[in-house]
Amino acid sequence: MIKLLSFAILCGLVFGENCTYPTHIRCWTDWFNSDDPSGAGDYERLPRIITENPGKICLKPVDIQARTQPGVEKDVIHQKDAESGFICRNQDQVNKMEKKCNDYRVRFSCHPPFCGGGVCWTKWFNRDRPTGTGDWEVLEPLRAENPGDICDDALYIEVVTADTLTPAISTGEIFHAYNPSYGFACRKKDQKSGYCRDYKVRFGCPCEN
Ligand SMILES: [Ca+2]
Ligand SMILES: [Ca+2]
Repeated sequence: MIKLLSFAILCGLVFGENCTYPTHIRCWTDWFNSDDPSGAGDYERLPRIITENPGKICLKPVDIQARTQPGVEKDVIHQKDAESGFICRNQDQVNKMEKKCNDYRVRFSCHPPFCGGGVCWTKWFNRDRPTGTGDWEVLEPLRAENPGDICDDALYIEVVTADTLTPAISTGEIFHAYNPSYGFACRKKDQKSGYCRDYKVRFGCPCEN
């Protein structure tokens, strides 16, 4: 892991965004809260978050999550994508009692070394075979079938083929899901070939001291 991180850092310094990181590991960054809903709304925009948190977030994340306090009235969200970030505009909240967005925080899916601290890996899981609609290695059933084996707040996911241990991103297949909150899914209908390889997954959890 240390070797991998050193390479990633070196690679990033030398090649910048053209760098191809030698990793198929995806992970969630820390949560960021760069704005509040006073003014026009809650604007959690990626360029600003990158500028305010140098080195803590990759320049081209592949996924985004936004979260507010549980149980609050739902908002109309103007924008939520990994390329530009998250926007909730107060002007869109016409059906709410208070015509104002909640305060959101966001996090992005990157690759090491742009995610949290120490990581402790689970064992490998392979609960499905690509015989039906595809290969579904989804976190919820994995948790149910392996009680206590996967932490509640997995930050990393690693996916390789079950036979040759080829990193998922090197197979050329297109993935329906690939993140540590949902897990992994390869659907046959998304592939030109019409089939998926058999994958196994493991999750990275914060290490317990
Ligand atoms: Ca906010
Ligand atoms: Ca599988």
